[in-house]
Amino acid sequence: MRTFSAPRDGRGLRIGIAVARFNHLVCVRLLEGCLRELAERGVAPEAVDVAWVPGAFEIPLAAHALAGSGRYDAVVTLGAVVRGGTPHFDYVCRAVTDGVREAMRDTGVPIAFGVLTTDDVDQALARAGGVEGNKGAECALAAIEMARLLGSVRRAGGSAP
Ligand code: INI
Repeated sequence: MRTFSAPRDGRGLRIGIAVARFNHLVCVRLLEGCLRELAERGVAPEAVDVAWVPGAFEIPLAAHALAGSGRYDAVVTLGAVVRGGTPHFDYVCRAVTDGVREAMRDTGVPIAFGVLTTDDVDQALARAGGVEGNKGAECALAAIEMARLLGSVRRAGGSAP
């Protein structure tokens, strides 16, 4: 049996971030949490690029472009979809979730999913540096861990999932 270890050490990694402007206050806090965690884990500031997009619906295309560029070991997506009184919420949530998964599958590059889907803005803020933590920081860790894991698997000659 082989066990692949994935230390959460960001040194030498390059990370692309796609972040939505919609619900800007929430997304800025997600981005701050993400950048802080990347820096604490040793990712160099010049190894991080940030692509702003209008809303969560546009995240998959930007994530696909970043992941497909060959410049990044992992990509992080950040956004906040807040439920309104219309089915729009469900369509945007489905589109961004499916789209990010497809971008990851198409490119083979890990893409961390940091798009909050909440009933109201307070729930989103709670998860953007509030009482429920910071999803952006969580995604930074996931991106580093997956980049390391795939590196280990590929170096060992196995095929990545
Ligand atoms: N985009 C978001 O990121 N969050 C939302 O809550 C949201 N709502 O509620 O509509 C939202 N809509 C915009 C959408 O993502 C696209 O940017 C827009 O439809 C243009 O394509």
